[in-house]
Amino acid sequence: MATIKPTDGDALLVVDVQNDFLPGGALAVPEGDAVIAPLNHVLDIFHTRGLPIFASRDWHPPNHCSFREQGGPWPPHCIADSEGAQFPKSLQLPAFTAIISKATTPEKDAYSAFEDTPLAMQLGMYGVKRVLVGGLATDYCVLNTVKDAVKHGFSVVLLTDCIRAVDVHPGDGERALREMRSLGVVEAESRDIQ
Ligand code: VGL
Ligand code: ZN
Repeated sequence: MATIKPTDGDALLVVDVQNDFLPGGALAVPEGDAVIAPLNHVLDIFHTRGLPIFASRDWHPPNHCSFREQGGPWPPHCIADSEGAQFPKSLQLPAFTAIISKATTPEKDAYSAFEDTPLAMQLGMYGVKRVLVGGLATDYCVLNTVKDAVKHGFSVVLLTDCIRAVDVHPGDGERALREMRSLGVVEAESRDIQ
């Protein structure tokens, strides 16, 4: 993989790196914490260059429809303002990070950071053409966010060491990767970002 040097027109999008998706969390993604160190490297580059950084977060009400008590598939997770919904302290998000809260109403789930959020508009305001994407989980919010980014006309660089899958069904993460590849997404490792 060739080196990528982020510059004007690039944005970093960190998807749902929240305590509940890390080991010990309510909906732990296996090895979810492994994305933090490589993301910090890319965060440092964007921060140093003054390039836009976005962090999405799952931000559910306590009676959210995706929770089992309401007939949904998931244990309660990322309840707005709870400790589980916070970004881990070890994730070095600069103060000016634009935070995108999603799936905030009881009756609707949203796996994409573009769904019912101002993300596309804000990227447009910054003149963003290409987004570098990492976070959790590969087979849910990363996949759906990347698909929507492509639909909105953005080029996408997927940071392959900055993502991990839930793999509810074994192979879900691999299938998600293949689907993203089929959309023309470029893959890079964090160390390729310089
Ligand atoms: C997610 C399952 C439920 C995600 C969010 O961020 O990938 N997965 N809610
Ligand atoms: Zn959720």
